[in-house]
Amino acid sequence: MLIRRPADIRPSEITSETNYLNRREFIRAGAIAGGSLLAPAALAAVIPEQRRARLDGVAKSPFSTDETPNSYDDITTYNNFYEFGTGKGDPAVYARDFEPRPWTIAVEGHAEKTGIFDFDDFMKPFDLEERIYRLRCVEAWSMVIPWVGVPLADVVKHFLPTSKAKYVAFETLHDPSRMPGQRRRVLDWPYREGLTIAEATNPLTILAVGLYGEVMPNQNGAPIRLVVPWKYGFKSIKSIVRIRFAERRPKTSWNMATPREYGFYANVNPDVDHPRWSQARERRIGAGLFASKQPTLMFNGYGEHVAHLYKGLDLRRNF
Ligand SMILES: Nc1nc2c(c(=O)[nH]1)N[C@H]1C(S)=C(S)[C@@H](COP(=O)(O)O)O[C@H]1N2
Ligand SMILES: [Mo]
Repeated sequence: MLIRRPADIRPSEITSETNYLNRREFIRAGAIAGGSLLAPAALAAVIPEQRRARLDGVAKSPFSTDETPNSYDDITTYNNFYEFGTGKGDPAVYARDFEPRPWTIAVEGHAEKTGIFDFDDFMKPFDLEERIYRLRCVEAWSMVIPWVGVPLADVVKHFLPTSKAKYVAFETLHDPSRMPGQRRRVLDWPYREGLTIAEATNPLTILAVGLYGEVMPNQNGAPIRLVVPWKYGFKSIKSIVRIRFAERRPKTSWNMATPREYGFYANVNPDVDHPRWSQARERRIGAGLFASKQPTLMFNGYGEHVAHLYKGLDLRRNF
């Protein structure tokens, strides 16, 4: 695994990372001294605030692909995050000073447990896993990314949705003072996405809080974003502040912007072209300018886990 200290890390950050480690040791020592039977899982999902800080207690997952991951540089310099500009290189530059703390997540709608949760409290009940997944953008490029996250199914279960909850809707932070791209109306802010409850509870769907074993870089959606590996990247909404259990299908940003081009389902489907270009092949970022494109797989190769979710649905019409 690739671990590097960036040159720009401030001494103050290093100090607070040390404090963080001390706090963890303190918790462990306390647990042992108290004779408590705290399982390691009870200490999981503590997410440090510092940039590039390591995440503790990350389990490996059998759902990971064995394809070679893209480099940390590829993953953090070629991004789509319109809140920080529309160019692929913009998020790395314009999200540099973004502070993803303090951060709260509002959980609302048809569930027994709702409320506004501080990010740290929100994360505490869940166990972290590494999931090496392909991200396939509808712009016909792909990457392999070693995400760290928690199964969304665990999160959904934790909040006890009622039988009225047929969908899960997500929203990104809306704050033009912190997200300069929101000063232009390139999208109807805030960025919105949604899943059916079956998609949200499929074991492949995760809420990611990091990559390469470290906290989530700002440009990839700090502090927490969705990753749905069998769907086009635009479903994987970044920097989430609101999760709503809904009875009706929620509005989603790209579908609102250009419904002819982007559907609600947005399953990776090489047989349904984007109206302006083919979806049959994809360019693997980092493979080099002269590398040939590779064929795109139905459901991004995850069909055995998800094809059953769409039985009886015409995926040419429900794109
Ligand atoms: N809030 C928000 N989430 C977003 C986007 C965005 O512009 N804003 N872009 C989406 C698109 S189109 C893609 S391909 C992925 C890119 O994720 P990455 O930059 O981590 O590779 O994020 C998705 N999530
Ligand atoms: Mo995308």
